[in-house]
Amino acid sequence: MSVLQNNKKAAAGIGVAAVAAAVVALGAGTYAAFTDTEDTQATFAAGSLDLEVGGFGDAGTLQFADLAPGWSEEHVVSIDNVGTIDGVLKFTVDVTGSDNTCTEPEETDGRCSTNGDLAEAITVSVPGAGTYTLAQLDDEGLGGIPLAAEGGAQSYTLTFAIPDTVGNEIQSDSAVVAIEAILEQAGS
Ligand SMILES: [Ca+2]
Ligand SMILES: [Ca+2]
Repeated sequence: MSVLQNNKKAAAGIGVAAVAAAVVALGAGTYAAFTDTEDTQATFAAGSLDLEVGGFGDAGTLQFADLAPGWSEEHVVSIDNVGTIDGVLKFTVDVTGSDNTCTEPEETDGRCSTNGDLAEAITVSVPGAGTYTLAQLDDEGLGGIPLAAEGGAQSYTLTFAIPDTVGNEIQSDSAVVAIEAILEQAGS
């Protein structure tokens, strides 16, 4: 065998080795064992906070007329958080009083003020919260009443009264009370 022939064999041998390496490299991806894949997902949805207040009639207004010392009246209101998140209820109260006409007995007593005297005379008792005059609640309101979600309607019996210690100063006077019920997310 000539030197030239030996070189040709050596060259061919290198080529075979290179092809074999390439086959091993291509086959590496086909040797996996059992596998399994499960797809999952996460969804995010905000809950709701939805207050319903009942007991104020179709017009949303309670009206009391011809009141006098010694008067009292109970009124049931219902409060319901029909949402899905627990809330805390508070009320803001804005009272507007008027003396209207100045009757002779009021004039005699010197009680004909612009805003009248009825807001100081009428008391409202709220179960669990106490008894206040309308004037005390004005601009202060009540708060901190827990109201769980989907707990059903809660009934509260409010008692309005004018003590018989009140006198002529309230004659013909009036008071309009604007109440706003606010439900806030608990713990916020
Ligand atoms: Ca008056
Ligand atoms: Ca008055």
